[in-house]
Amino acid sequence: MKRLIAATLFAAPLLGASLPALAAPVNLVTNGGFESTTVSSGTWVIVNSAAGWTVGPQGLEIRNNVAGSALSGSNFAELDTTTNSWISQIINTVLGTTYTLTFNYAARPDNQGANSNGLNWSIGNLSGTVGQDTNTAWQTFTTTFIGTGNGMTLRFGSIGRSDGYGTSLDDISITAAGGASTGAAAIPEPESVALLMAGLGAMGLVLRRRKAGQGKA
Ligand SMILES: [Ca+2]
Ligand SMILES: [Ca+2]
Repeated sequence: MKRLIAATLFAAPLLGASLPALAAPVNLVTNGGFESTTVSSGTWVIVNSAAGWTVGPQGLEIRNNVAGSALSGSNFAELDTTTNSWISQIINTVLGTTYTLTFNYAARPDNQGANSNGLNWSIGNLSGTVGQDTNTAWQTFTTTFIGTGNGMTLRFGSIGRSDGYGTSLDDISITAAGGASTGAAAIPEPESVALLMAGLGAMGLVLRRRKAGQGKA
């Protein structure tokens, strides 16, 4: 019985942790809204690190209600800090699963023209450019890609003239496609599945042993 309790305790947190994924699609991008950095309203900072992101040597500019305003939350980002820069992070994917990448971009109100603006984006081998215009309204870009089963690099870089005035970026997300409309589970991390299966297997093993023990008694 002690072993059964131990096995249950082992499995329960894993079951609990996986259940919320059934209700809503999980954003696999960490800090996709740039809210993890504290920035006073009306000010901006250039940082060399930010939660979830690898930051290029030219830094990451995070603004709070200056030269535009966030699409959501308080903060948004710009990658032409003092010169063109980039950010990236590794997204763990499941082989064959379709994912949706979404992000939002806008020219700053005091932009220096279309030739100064723009972002390139990439996820794995898929890439493109946006924002080589002077549209100061937030625009949403969405695409889908197929998971390779490995970590895939999500990257954004500033393009256009390198002059300290670049395209704003906010609300970056990657979700397993279909998760929102069908209520199907977002795909758990492979490690979580393995642990969960190990936990359930341990429970089953204990139960079988108990049943076998009862038969002998
Ligand atoms: Ca934000
Ligand atoms: Ca620029």
